Amino acid sequence: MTVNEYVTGRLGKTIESCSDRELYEALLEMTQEAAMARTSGAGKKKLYYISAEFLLGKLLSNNLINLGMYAQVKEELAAHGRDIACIEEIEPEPSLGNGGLGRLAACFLDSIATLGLNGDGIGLNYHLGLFKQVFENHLQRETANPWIENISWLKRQDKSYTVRFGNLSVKSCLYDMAVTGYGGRTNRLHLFDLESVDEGIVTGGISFDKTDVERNLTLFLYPDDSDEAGRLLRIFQQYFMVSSAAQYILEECAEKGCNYHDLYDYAVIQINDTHPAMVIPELIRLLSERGVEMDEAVRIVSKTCAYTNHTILAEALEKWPVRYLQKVVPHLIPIIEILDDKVRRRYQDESLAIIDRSDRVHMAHIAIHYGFSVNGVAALHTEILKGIELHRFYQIYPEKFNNKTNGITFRRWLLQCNPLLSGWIESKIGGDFKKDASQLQRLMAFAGDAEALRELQAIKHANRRALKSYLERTQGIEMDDQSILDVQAKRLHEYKRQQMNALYVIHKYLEIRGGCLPKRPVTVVFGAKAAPAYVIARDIIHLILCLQELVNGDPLVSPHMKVIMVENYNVTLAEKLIPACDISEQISLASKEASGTGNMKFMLNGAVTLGTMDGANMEIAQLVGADNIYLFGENSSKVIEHYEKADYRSRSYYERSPMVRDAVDFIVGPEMRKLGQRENLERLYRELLNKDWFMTLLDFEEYVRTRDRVYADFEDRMGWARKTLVNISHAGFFSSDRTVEEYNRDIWRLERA
Ligand code: 26V
Repeated sequence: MTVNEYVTGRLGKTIESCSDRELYEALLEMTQEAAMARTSGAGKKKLYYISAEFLLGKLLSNNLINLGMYAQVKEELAAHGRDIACIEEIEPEPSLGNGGLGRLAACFLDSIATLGLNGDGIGLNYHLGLFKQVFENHLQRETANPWIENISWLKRQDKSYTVRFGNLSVKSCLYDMAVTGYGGRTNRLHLFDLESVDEGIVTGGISFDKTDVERNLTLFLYPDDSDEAGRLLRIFQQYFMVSSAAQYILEECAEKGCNYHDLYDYAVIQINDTHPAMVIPELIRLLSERGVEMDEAVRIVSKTCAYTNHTILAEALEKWPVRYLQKVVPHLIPIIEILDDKVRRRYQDESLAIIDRSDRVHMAHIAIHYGFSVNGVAALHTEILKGIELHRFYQIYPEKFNNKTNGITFRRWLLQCNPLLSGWIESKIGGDFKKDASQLQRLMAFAGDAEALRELQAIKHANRRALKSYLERTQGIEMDDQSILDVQAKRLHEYKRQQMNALYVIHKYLEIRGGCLPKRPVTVVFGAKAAPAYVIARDIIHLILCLQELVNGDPLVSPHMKVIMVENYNVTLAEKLIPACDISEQISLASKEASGTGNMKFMLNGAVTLGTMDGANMEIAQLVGADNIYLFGENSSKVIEHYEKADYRSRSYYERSPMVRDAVDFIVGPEMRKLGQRENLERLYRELLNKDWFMTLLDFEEYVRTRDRVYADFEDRMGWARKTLVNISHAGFFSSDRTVEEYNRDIWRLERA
């Protein structure tokens, strides 16, 4: 059916007479019907990917591409004088995720469906998702981010479950979204919700009564957990998610003939970080309720569940006080005690316990003891897990540990977000790379082809122009499309060291003021949200916003350097920023960034990485070779040694180096004082001097030297274009199709439909 036939049938109008919104809604429904109509073989065994986050991004174009309808629809609209880009903009972005972990889950859903695997996602339907970020007085303010409209991708299902908490019982209801594979099958994302949730209880930004569970349960992703009520709410959410999931899974498997003793022949459950780890005791509880004897239930569940670790940061490895669980899910406590007891009997090792001496339940430990697989998300990360963080577990369960280096879906991160580049690639090597990313290597044949390299540069330039007009139109930001675009876009966290990038900006500012001018202007772009309760992260945003005003407003400096901090960085913005970027900042403290996936997206779109020896940067370096990536900084072994010896003193780096001192002092100097809040700036300054837990000053000087070298090399335009090409050519390894194939080969073992 054509779009015109569809809107005529539905609205009695022609394309010309429809508003953009009417066209959007019609296209959504048309696409949804096409997606649901694709038959998907049921298969005996099914993967359930449970995750607190699915950072999907807009779905219309993605679904049209995956269903093979995009070109046709675009042309038909154009023939009627309509631009598909204007219609895409109507769609609100579902804000069901925070960062890499949620975006990874979304990429995986795409690849699972593309590869024809029988696997669904399970999560929560947060009405307001992650907050929307606005800047005011150089500070981040959070506002609610409603994204569910009357006509949306969510389809209410005829299923509901009772979820019992300590003090109340609630009814969970189910919404499904179609997950389209690229020429593959249609799977589903199941999002559980609570009918009594009430958006009306939100006041002034994102405040609400955290104790009013019946009305707040599925309002926000990551409610502020700086107080006890917030932490309890997190547990309410997690249990609501996994209890609904477990009931759904058991019901579906039973319908297919499962007798519960053979559950692992019907289901494999991937636990995405520790947030869904309570699914293990919950499944054991439900199996016992259904007549399975306890030891047997433990054995069955252990053969069904697999765990992915996404971080070694202690604060992100959840440990819930027994007292909290007692309040929220008292009926899980006896089961968790049995699980702890089994471990204690078998190993007599406190470090392996589920319930520690301070009465805290280690969620990761549950998942490791009572799951059959533990994976890290990049080679280095998995090695650190095996050798250090989870070393004792590795000693007792070596066979459980495996690496699955992350990946990204090329449908969204190349075909959709960079049509110019993907068209160019197709003109050089044909279209096979769309299904088989390893084909990109064939582009290396053009590494010495000056004409091809110039075309590549022209594409980058066109994408920069597109970004410039997008930022002007949507954020009122002026961008210089002739400058180098140097981008750091990711969650704000001290370990990612946006503060180090900001210190570089200060350093350059001082140099330019001192008369040392760069050869070519540069635009330093930041995109980042800070967790609402993360004080220092908010201070770093404050610093960057003050620098933006200072630098851009200085007539001496701004012709040479500009700073842009985009507001409300999200998937939609990433899709505009990444294709335009020249330099990809991946500067985490070595050992701390488990993998990173932004690094892969930038590389695929022809940016060159300036990064530390961390996460997947290491694998990028191996693929492209030392000439095509800029690595700097202390390596992970050295960093880990600093932590072990507790011998890092930021102050000594400050005292030793005038360059470090000038940059750090500037934070509380007169220029910044005029623009910023004293309290925020001084707190950040003190943090850097007295603590600097993520060792910013350790790597600062080498960072400055390396970044200056990057800018110098950029002047060899052909040499740079070649680096760009080498990066694109070697990005195939980072297709999430490869990652998912490996998960399936080693962990899920699903048959192909
Ligand atoms: C999340 C949060 C959220 C609230 C504020 C504090 C905080 C601290 C750490 C985290 C990390 C949660 C786990 C996570 O998102 N890990 C990311 O997973 C990506 C996909 O595997 C990976 O590429 C990133 O390196 C890793 O940080």
